[in-house]
Amino acid sequence: LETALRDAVQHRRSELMLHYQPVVAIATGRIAGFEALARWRPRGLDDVPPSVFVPLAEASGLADSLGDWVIDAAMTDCAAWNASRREEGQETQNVSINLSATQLANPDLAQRIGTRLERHGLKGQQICFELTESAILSQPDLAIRTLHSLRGLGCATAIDDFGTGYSSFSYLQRLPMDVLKIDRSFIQDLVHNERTREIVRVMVGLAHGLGMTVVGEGVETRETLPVLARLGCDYGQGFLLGRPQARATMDTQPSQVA
Ligand code: G
Ligand code: G
Ligand code: NA
Ligand code: MN
Repeated sequence: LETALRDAVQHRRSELMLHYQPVVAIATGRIAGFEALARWRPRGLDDVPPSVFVPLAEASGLADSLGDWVIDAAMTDCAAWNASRREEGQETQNVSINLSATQLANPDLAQRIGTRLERHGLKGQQICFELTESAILSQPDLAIRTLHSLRGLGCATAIDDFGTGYSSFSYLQRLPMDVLKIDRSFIQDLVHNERTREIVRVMVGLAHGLGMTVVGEGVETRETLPVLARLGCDYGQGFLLGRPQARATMDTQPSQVA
């Protein structure tokens, strides 16, 4: 599998692709942007999920090349669809890109991203970078420096899967982050569990107090939406609002949103 991944990454084979999942404003139902999610289907085999091939890339020295491919492909798509949206007089939508611990540990990351933004004619504001708590904590000082540089380019930064890692207040104090994404394990319990609602209420208050916006991940049922709205959550993401889809169908509006 490692040989196949190396081949796919180095030759930028079409067996690697990006899917996009919408991030939807809870209050209006509008799509604010999309998260790019890497997909890999080696020739003749079933899809290998990113939970397998991302760690495999990390373990085999391919994390930076895979990550560079993802960044490049997501920026290409972002530039193309926003160009057509502008022609039609629509507001632009941003794209979120996941970064791994290895990518974040590369001191050149922000500079390389800056070069790529220019090459694609994009403003930093159109791109958000998502990081998990564990990716940040593997080298916090370097991570914090890189996050500052990314913000210096105008990009937004997001903490992914919040609540499942260490969620320490001491690093929240220091992290230059714009978006807090609450892990789907909390969102899926919201409707039926009062304690979970209380935890999410506090997470939203904490994020807003720190000047961050909040995304609830894993929204799967209609009943979740009014609860999220009541708790003050800004955005939602999940199968109810839109499944990850290939580029061609990416800008269709979800029909289920209130
Ligand atoms: O898309 P799916 O639910 O299978 O994703 C599983 C995990 O893989 C998620 O944690 C997601 O953030 C991660 N992932 C998806 N695409 C990328 C990517 O391009 N880079 C990194 N580092 N992680 C990704
Ligand atoms: O770790 P991260 O949040 O980046 O993971 C994103 C992954 O979560 C994507 O691979 C996507 O397929 C998956 N996902 C997105 N929405 C939902 C949802 O509503 N329910 C579940 N179970 N998974 C989801
Ligand atoms: Na993510
Ligand atoms: Mn997430």
